[in-house]
Amino acid sequence: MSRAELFRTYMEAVFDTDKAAAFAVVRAALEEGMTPEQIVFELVVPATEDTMSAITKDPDANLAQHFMTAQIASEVTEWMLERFSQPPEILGRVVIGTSSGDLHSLGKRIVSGCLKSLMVDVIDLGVNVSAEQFVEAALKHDAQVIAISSMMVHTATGENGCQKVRKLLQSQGLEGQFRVIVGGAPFRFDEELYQKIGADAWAADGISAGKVITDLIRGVKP
Ligand code: B12
Repeated sequence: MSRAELFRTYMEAVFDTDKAAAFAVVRAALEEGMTPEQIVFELVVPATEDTMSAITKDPDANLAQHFMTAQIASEVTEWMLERFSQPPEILGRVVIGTSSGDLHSLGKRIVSGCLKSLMVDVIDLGVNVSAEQFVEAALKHDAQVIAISSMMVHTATGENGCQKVRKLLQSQGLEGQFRVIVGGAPFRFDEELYQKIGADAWAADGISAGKVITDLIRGVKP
């Protein structure tokens, strides 16, 4: 199979949420002589971006397609990482979780999958994460970015979410050390909301989250 065919077949498999078929394309790519590095950076990452953008434009697309696109990218990346000729340089580290009182986890998992394929180390704190847990974990894991997912208006704007994370960072003199990014449906309806609750940035989806978060990491890392 040519590179163009591998790319197209991988995209089709992901679009159909067919994980086995996507893995078969990766095996074929290895047999064709593509290196694990090329598979991640020349196949998986660009094909994930193209598929996400195609899904977003397709009125008949569904949640499973979004979810599986990121999930497959994340799993293939983990599989290929073991085979990299040199250990990959990890760009930075993010602690991610859903805000206090919020149990919605799908958006966060998609963002995590996209970040992993961009060589960002992700510590997933789960759902219903308190502001104290976010800050403690960021310190413990030496992260650069705290990423907070909120799917409901009251968990996005409430006192126990991002606002409290900002207060804790301020009171502990940690503002220079960490950047805070938020995401989830409420931020898409009000694109200035992130500023009102004390975040440094927001992103609308997994692919743009990857771009914004890698920029934030570069801004903090010495
Ligand atoms: C699935 C779902 C559930 C599932 C969650 C399952 C799970 N494991 O996640 C269940 C059934 C458990 C659930 C429960 C509830 N839900 Co609900 N749920 C939804 C639903 C249908 C989809 C949410 C979702 O997963 N979207 C798909 C993901 C992929 O999209 P996304 O989350 O937006 O994520 C993308 C971006 O936002 C961004 N992103 C997400 N997080 C982050 C984080 C960062 C840092 C960044 C940069 C980007 C980013 O990238 C993601 C990938 O592209 C929405 C309605 C809707 N259509 O949105 C309601 C919805 C969010 N739920 C709602 C409500 C009210 C509830 C309940 C209170 C219902 C009840 N009465 O019990 C409970 C609350 C439980 C709790 N305490 O959290 C309301 C919230 C209303 C509001 N305005 O506040 C909604 C909007 C439904 C509605 N129209 O009323 N829910």
